[in-house]
Amino acid sequence: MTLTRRTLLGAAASLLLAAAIPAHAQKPLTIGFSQVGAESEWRTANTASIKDAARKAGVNLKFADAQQRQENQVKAIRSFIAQRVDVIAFSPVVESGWDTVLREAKAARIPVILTDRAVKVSDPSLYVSFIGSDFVEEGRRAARWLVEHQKKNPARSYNIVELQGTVGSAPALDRKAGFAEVINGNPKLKILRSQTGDFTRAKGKEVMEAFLKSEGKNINVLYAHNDDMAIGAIQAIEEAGLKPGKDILVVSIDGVKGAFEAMLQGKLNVTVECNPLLGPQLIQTAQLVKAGKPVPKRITVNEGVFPAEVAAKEFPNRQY
Ligand code: GYE
Repeated sequence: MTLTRRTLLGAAASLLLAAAIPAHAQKPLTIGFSQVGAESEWRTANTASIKDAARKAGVNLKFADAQQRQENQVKAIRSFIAQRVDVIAFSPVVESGWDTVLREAKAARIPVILTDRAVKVSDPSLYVSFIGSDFVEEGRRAARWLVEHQKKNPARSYNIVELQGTVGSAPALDRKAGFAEVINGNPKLKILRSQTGDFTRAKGKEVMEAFLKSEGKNINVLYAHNDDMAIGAIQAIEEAGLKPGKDILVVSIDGVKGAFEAMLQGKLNVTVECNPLLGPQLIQTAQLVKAGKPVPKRITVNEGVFPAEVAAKEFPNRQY
């Protein structure tokens, strides 16, 4: 047997062997995942979904919680590079400032997948795929509900206060822009005040208290970039002796169980869905990337809008 033939046969045999090795005996895929934090009900559901999908797929998940700080995410990504994980995934707390660390990942030939939030980078090849919602559209949907509500009460004008998400984050920037796009030029809808509540209940409550102090009964609508801030603000409205959902309409985004409970109590008027259950798609995309298969650059999520009238019917179907 010539050397070449033997080598070829050897190669064929090892290929056959590899094919015969059951999936669970092959080296498991290792994913380093840097999560934003634990700021909201949405985030808790998102983390659970990712951990659960990884466990079910036999993926070795290295999970790091950044406590809402970009510097912690940069550190986590650098440590994933040092550990030579197969794929890095992260949900970027803010949009900007990622070029350097993502170039380091690219130089180390470790593919990066973004989940949930987008980044602004000079070179789009710094990540392979972005899986997440269309936040601008969510903002538009929230505003469209309000436009429709106003049309049913044509004699009325509405003064709005806005609770923004984390400063510089994709969902805060986009939900603000989408909402503004729809109400701009509408003489019946006016934003009185707009400030960040950092996507948390505590901050939502605190900032709503300040809004109520300065604007008092001028406020007709609260638009919150997430349900948690809305729920915090609902408390502030009640403590000020007003009725949330009636004296002040409450419009928010996410569609978590807490929002459905508030709708059932008549305290929240509408929530625009933002699906946090991204785990299965993330793991599947990472597996494809690792196998050298092409993946879409942008993967979006299908979502609905839930006004209070449908809350009772929908509540039993909610998974988060
Ligand atoms: O809406 C909010 C969370 O990035 C879509 O982050 C996510 C947002 C979500 O804290 O509740």
